[in-house]
Amino acid sequence: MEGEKESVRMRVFRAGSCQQLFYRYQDLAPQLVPLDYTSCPDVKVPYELIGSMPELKDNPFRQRIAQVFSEDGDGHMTLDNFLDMFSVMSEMAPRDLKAYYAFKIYDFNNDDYICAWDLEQTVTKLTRGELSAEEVSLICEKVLDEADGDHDGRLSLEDFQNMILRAPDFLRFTDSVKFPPFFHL
Ligand SMILES: [Ca+2]
Ligand SMILES: [Ca+2]
Repeated sequence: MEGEKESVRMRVFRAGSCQQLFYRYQDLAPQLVPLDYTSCPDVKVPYELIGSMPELKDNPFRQRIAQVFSEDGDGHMTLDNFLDMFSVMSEMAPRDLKAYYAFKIYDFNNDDYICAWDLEQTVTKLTRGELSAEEVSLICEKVLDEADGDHDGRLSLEDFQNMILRAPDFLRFTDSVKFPPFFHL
C-alpha cells in the first residue's frame, strides 16, 4: 500500500501542485512552518488549523480523517501527512486506495474491524444526522447482514472491500471536499 500511495502522490501532485499545497500548509501556520524545508524541520500543524480548512470544515469526518493521516493519530500533521491526506482524498486516487483509508476512518476505535458501533457512527455521519436512530440501526443491520462474509459480526477490511463494490456510497467520506482546480490535472 505504501508504494501505491507514493505513485498516487506523484500522479496527483505533478506540475507544481505539490508546491501549491506546501504553500497552503505553510500559510496555515506561518509562524510555525519555515519556508525553507531543505533541513527537514520537525514541524506539525495542529488539528485545529487543519480541520478549519475549507476542504474539511464541513466534512463530518474531518476529525477522523485528520487522525488517520497524522502519524501519531492525534490529528496534528507533518507536511508529509498533509500531502498524503490530499492525495488520497483527491479524485485522482484509485478506488482501492480510497477504500483502504475509508476503512481506517470508519474504524473509530482503531481495532482493525468495523463493528456495529463503528458502523452506526459512520452511517450517522454519512447521512449527516438526517435519519432517526431506528433508521440508522436498520441500515447497519442490513449492511452487516449482507457484508459480513465470515459471520463474525464485524467487518474486516476484506468484508469492507467487497461491500464497497455493492455500496459505493461508503466512499462518500470525501464528498464535501471541494478541491481547488489544480487537483483536476
Ligand atoms: Ca473498530
Ligand atoms: Ca466479518
